[in-house]
Amino acid sequence: TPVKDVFIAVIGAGGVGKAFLSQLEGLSQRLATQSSSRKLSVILVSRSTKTLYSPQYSPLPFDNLSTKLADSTQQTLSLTEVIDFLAAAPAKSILIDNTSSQDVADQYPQVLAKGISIVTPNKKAFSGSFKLWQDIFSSAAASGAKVYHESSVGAGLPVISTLKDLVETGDEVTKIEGVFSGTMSFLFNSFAPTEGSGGKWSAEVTKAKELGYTEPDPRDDLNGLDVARKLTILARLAGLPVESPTSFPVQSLIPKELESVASGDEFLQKLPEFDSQMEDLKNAAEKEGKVIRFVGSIDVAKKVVKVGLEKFDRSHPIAALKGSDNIISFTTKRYASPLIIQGAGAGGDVTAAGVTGDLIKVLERL
Ligand code: NHO
Repeated sequence: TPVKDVFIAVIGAGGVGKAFLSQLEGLSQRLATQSSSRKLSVILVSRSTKTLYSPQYSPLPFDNLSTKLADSTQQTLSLTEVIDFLAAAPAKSILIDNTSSQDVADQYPQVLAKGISIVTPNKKAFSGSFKLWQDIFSSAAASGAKVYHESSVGAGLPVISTLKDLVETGDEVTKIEGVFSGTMSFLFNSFAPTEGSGGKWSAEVTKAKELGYTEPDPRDDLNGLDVARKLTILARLAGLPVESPTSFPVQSLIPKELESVASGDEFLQKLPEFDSQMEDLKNAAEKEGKVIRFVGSIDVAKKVVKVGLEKFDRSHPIAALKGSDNIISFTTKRYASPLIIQGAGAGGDVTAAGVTGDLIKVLERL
């Protein structure tokens, strides 16, 4: 069989993007040694202020792409120019979006309409307005382009593919619940461990930040929005037309008084004044022999989505998580005893592995 060339452009070269670029080198070698009917050609790599590309569509060598990008002196292309460049490629093409940009996400319907497939860990497109969600999938259906976003929930864990398979094989998903944030998982596993007493809340938040587990401003993790975005995506896949990640109750762990302080550092500095709030919640749970965890849940039949603190028995799988692991449980007609997925839910390598896995699926299906 003749070998089909597939062109790819990779935008975003941060923690996930760099890990992806190094996985890509291995993938291209495996495709070559397995005499695959697909040949991958990278024709563009970019980050906010840099572009490295091949104007004549001759493939860029796979090695050291992120270093070569950093050293590139080529003129930076705008997003529109990148899309036009891919659309004019002499074979099928895939856009890998490793940014967290809303501007890029907003362009997905146009990208797909041009027959360009999309693979991404970026949550913004799938957790924005319901209209954007509908436009993305109707655009893809019309052009035949593919769109895969496994790493938008639970990093590389097979959460989205599992949910899609449940729905498409005719199972009825009744409930989805779990811990969807690596940061929140780490914080509560250390603040309210199942054994021992744990540290002060503010001290644990500071430690998580120092270890690089939080966003630069920890309030971006503590406001619950990241978890709400992931729940929005899963609820929509389960068939609920959720309007946006702010259209259901989301508990923020930011004390009211600290919502408007200017910087993340000032927030951390003042957080100890509010430690008693979290301590009271922890103690109340302890009196019942339980621990508190920050969870999300979707009751599909009742159409109820919510994000916030809940109490769990110490022996519950959600209470017993370790490190920054995620856990996602699906209760369905077939799985009355839930199907559970658990493991590392954050980090460059695992998130990139979800992206690489999706790329392999798209290559097989193009
Ligand atoms: P970075 O390190 O900020 O990198 C972003 C890159 O995009 C930079 O190179 C920047 O220059 C580039 N960029 C931005 N706008 C651009 C534009 N318009 N054109 C070209 N380039 C542009 O971000 P990450 O960490 O590498 O993340 C990349 C994507 O993966 C984001 O959408 C992020 O949400 C997603 N993602 C990351 C993780 C993770 O662990 N790092 C996870 C999932 C998805 O499961 C993980 C997770 O949710 C972690 C979460 N904090 C948790 O659970 O606690």
